[in-house]
Amino acid sequence: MRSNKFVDSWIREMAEMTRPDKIVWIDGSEEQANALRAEAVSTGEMIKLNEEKLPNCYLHRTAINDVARVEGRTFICTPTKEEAGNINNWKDPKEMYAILKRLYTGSMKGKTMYVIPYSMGVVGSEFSKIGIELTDSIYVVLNMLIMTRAGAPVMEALGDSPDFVKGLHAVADCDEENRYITHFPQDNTIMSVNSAYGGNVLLGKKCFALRIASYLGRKEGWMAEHMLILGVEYPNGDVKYVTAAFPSACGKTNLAMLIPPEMYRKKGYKVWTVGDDIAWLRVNKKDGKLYAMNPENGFFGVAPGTNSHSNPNALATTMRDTIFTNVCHNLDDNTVWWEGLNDNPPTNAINWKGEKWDYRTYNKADKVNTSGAHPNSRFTASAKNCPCLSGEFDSPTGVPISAIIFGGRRAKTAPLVYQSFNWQHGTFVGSIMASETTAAAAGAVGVVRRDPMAMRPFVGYNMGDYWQHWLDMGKAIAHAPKIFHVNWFRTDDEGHFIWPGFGDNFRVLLWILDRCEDKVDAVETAIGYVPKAEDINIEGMNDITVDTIRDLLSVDRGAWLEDIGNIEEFYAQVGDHVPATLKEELAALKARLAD
Ligand code: GTP
Ligand code: SPV
Ligand code: MN
Repeated sequence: MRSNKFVDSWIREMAEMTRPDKIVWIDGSEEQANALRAEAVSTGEMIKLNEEKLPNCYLHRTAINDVARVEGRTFICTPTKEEAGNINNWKDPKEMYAILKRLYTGSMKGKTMYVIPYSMGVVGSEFSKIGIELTDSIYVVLNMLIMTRAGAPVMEALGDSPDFVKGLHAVADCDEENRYITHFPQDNTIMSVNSAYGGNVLLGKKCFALRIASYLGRKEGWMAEHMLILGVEYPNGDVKYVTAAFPSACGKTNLAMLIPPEMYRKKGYKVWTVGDDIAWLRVNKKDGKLYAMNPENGFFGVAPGTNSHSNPNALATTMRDTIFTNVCHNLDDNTVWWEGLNDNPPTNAINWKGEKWDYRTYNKADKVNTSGAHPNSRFTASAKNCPCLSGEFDSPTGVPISAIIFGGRRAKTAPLVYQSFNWQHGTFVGSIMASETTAAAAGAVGVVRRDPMAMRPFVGYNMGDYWQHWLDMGKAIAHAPKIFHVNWFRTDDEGHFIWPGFGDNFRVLLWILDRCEDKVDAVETAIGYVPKAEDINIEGMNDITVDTIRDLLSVDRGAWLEDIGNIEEFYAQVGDHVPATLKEELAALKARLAD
């Protein structure tokens, strides 16, 4: 493999500290990946699943205390606290490097250090960025081989350049008290220790492609966002693209792989997946539009709830070459199962904790302890295996975006869909996003919290400056996308979801795209433009009437006014860096609601 003196000297320094027995470069070859899989199976780190039913698929269980991102232990280490802002955890870089040095010292003794050169985005494209992850976990290597473009071609693309993101990961003792997921934006460096789970350790994903990239994006005039990217193909062959930012475990993978309702399929409508989690967005100088590309190469998707009705494309994607993490193991046929896959839980099964599991003990009120699969169990699957993968997936520049959609889990306040008045107001709508917390991060589930642009855990600098960057980007895009907000999760008095969601969300997408082309009217309300109920097509839907839609679209002024207080508190918490224009938008919303 081509060597690079900057990479070499950094590896030397990290190896002197962690002291691995050997260092192995990941070249991206199938032979090497196969050897690593065999090794992981021989040590029990991974379980090889039924080759006939799930070819080249594996099961892995992480430690019971290590099953989700840990926001409380995630740090942005900028020289000043002000740069990181009040929403991020901050520590002085010198202090954090000292803490980490203690934890890393000797942590790889008796182990192998793997060197993974990887590219976020197509290898060699001017919009892609290169990272090197050093890790002592084969599980991480095999995940990175699916999630990124990794191996020797990346070193060729890097050439003699010092421009790469350094990432050091050590499982160490997997001690939660000493778990740190740390970012040093000024040093292009990520250091993660004492975890072996997903977003904490696959450093190309949230750490690089969102936290470090958002910092770089602000400096370089582009955006890194927690967004899916999809294309809607019309019967005439036109394809229109949208991005959508929903918080973790709030429906990005599902929307990105949506299958339109039958009546639309018959007419020739299709949905194509470009990305399901992260979008890098840039202004195209030639046509003045905003383009989005997916820097990842696979899906690290939520398993529970995925089934042949909700998301057949995801299920098909995971039928081969997939790593399942913390799902339930069906011992009868050596396959996997999770809550919501079907109504036939295995009777001879091992749960996500690695214990014998009796499905009859399942108790919805205590999911984590009684379910077969952890609520945040995941599949890691290659994009190439996705039946609805967009032909533009490997496009180095990405696809032109017509609409940006924000959304979250709100039992009441937020209507099914509304449109912002303009980019500035749309930025405001993103800044006041809120959602019920999910199992994707450690901590309480189901608590409403503000999660601006679905980026609360992922902005690598001051949240107020991030909002200002959104406002600045709006001015730089001649033909800016229109900005919308959706909520698939309104509930009735018994707590049931009113809107069926999944494939039927296509009906809302069509209204959004019609709005982008001025093909349909809307009603102006205090919060934005809301559809006329009869403009959401309900043909072919059971149990949904125009009145249901009217109800889903209603704006409860009382509930919104109550929310305003919470937004004001949140803005105060973000502090001095909140742009004045957003404070004006907030005051204007309050006035319109009181009107
Ligand atoms: P991250 O990978 O954590 O960023 O999550 P994500 O936004 O990709 O979430 P995902 O699509 O995996 O959905 C998470 C959960 O929400 C799954 O259990 C889904 O079944 C459920 N879900 C997704 N879309 C809908 C919907 O339209 N309606 C309802 N009721 N549930 C949905
Ligand atoms: C999320 O939590 O938003 C994820 C999963 O997409 S993780 O990679 O663990 O961050
Ligand atoms: Mn995510």
